[in-house]
Amino acid sequence: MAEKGVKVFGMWASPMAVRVEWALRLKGVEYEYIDEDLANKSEALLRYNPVTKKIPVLVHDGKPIAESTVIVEYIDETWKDGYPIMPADPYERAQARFWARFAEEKCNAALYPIFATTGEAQRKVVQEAQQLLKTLQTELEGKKFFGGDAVGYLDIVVGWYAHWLPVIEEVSGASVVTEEELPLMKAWFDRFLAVDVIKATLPDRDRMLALNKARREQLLSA
Ligand SMILES: N[C@@H](CCC(=O)N[C@@H](CS)C(=O)NCC(=O)O)C(=O)O
Repeated sequence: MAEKGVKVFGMWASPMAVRVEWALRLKGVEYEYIDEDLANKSEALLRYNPVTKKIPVLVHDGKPIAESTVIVEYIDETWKDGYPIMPADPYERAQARFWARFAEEKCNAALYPIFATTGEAQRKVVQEAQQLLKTLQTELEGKKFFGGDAVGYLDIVVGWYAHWLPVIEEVSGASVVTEEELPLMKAWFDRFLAVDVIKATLPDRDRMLALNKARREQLLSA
């Protein structure tokens, strides 16, 4: 008999895997969570995602799907009568996908180097990241969430900023999302993290601090 149910292969500190858990929880879908050791990936993960070998992977009734944003869209389409993640209007849906890609390709790429730099080099990358986040922030004008009155697709895609960025800031000594530079984004951090489903699925901050301190030391000494 074919395997039934929903499984998520993730890693506790992964900002990409948490998107999948948020989407499933918003829909009220029960799932089994499997925490991977990324330095020693399980045979099951390699079998389900032989192409990129990355987490997250969603396995639904035995069928695997990789890539977090693809998975979130799959969840929305599969449990379509539940909580709406994508906007109902095709134009709004296209906009949400556009901004999600902007965040993935531009903002994330600008944020990662902050972690691996110091001094003047870091100040420069922080400024570049802030410019991109200011552009993204325009999508919050006049709204509570990127999705409007409630958490939607873009909130799920960029939601990791709210919990992960303050940890990166603390570890690297940089200030990125400040009241002065990015007031709408900062207020959205607080609103997003106050949503029950979101706050119920966040990695422990102290554990993240320890992991990221070790990673930064490794990067700076390389
Ligand atoms: N674009 C992918 C990125 C996934 C990704 O980078 N996953 C990382 C953890 S956050 C991973 O599996 N790293 C292990 C590896 O690259 O071998 C997605 O959104 O799902």
